[in-house]
Amino acid sequence: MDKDAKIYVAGHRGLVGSALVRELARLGYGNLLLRESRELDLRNQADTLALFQAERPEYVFLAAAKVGGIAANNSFPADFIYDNLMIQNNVIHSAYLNGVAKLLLLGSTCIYPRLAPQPIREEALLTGPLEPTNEPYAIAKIAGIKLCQSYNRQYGTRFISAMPTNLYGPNDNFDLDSSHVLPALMRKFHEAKVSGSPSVTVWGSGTPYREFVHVDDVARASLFLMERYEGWEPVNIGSGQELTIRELAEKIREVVGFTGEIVFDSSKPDGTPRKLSDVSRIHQLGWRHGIELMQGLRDTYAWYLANLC
Ligand code: GFB
Repeated sequence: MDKDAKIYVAGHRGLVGSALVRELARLGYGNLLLRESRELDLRNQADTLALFQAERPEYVFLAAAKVGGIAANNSFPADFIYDNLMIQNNVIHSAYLNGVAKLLLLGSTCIYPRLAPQPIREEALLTGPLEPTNEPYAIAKIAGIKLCQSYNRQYGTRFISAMPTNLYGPNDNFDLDSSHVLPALMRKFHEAKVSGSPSVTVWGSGTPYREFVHVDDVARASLFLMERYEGWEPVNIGSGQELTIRELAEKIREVVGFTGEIVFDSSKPDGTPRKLSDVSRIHQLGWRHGIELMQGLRDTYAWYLANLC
């Protein structure tokens, strides 16, 4: 990408999109096309097409999505499938109609079967049933991958896709009802410390394994793939390291400096038992993550204290 190329970051106010904008700015890309969702509803076909016709972006990072943690996915399945399908249909089709040079779709490793062999290779896609708590979201993201591949096959476009594992970092959603586990626990431990509570409640059994990758690593990997990857298959982005939710809770307790107990609420769902991505494809391409979990937790807690307290 030339430094003056027009680059559309769809979803630039979100966790991934805002990290992409920081990274693009740091590297000197000065011609970014950005629209907030209140200015442009990407679920609207005519409005989305009008933006592409008027602005003619050369590159598109498709980071706009309806996202959330296990409770949000479970409670609002219609929103998760409808919003994501509409956004992807509109952006990908408009990109094709308006000659976008290259597009990167961001998805999630929840597209893979619930009981896929671990670590999960990209080839596991569509080999088994999905995790029920996020099936509608996963189906939408799988449709996004297939849209990219189909347009490449029929129209010769260069639309690629990347599947980050559970991510976290600055600008994450810390709302306890809709967030992912990491920001939720950071907030719960912080508020318990401040209020002097004796314990913090963690959902589920604490036994599921999850892998986390810092969003700044995801932004760097996304740029790397935009520059270097031409394959049609999705590429996993992860750290390749997993831990249990209990271990995660203990690490966050330490970072926040809470000294009380951790209590598990088994009435809440565990979700998929294990979800470790195989990152050999992106390693072979020449990229690996740079931010280890403890460092990322400390940085994210500092951001939380500075911005949300
Ligand atoms: O991060 P999370 O909401 O989503 O939950 P998933 C991960 C695990 O943490 C589950 C447990 O076992 C939760 O029960 N957990 C413990 C908590 N305490 C909490 C809490 O206070 N809040 C939350 N949210 N979880 C999502 C998918 O799955 O991951 C999406 O629903 C997407 O589609 C995303 O793929 C990356 O890892 O289970």
